Amino acid sequence: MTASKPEVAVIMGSASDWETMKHACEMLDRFGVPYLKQVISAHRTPELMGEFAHAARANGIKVIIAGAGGAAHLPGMVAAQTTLPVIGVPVQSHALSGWDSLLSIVQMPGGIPVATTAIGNSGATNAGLLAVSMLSMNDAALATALDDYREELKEKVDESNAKLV
Ligand code: RP5
Repeated sequence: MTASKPEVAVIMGSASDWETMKHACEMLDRFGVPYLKQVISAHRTPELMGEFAHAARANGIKVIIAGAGGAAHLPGMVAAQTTLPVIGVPVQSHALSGWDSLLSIVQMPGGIPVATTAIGNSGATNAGLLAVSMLSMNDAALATALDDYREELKEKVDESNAKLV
């Protein structure tokens, strides 16, 4: 986390989600986006969840990344209480391998959107990237940094192919 005022909030339903959600934070670190991270549970701390969601825009947050597993209500319940963009990350559960998390987050009724990523680490990585992409709409330096990142991905494929020869 940088010292600047956070523009992205990375919240998660439990400390046990951190191993997944840290991948979103790693992306935000990589692009120098200031963020906050916090455990907020829809089930265990519903009042805190409401306070956070209602105050987020006034607090300067522009994008919320919310990760949860199992009966994963956090992203949808936060989205219900703010008009900021909410990106939901389904954390891989033990019992159902994350299918429960995915379906809980992705199947929002029309009217309250949650942009849902893949289950697990890739989803968290992409949530971080998606937040950067949203911020890049008003930030030319971030847009250039995203172009550079894509170029790096391409170069890795080129290197892989060179090793195949
Ligand atoms: C959800 O329940 C959390 O998001 C977490 O993925 C899951 C299990 O939480 P713990 O029992 O590990 O705290 O609320």
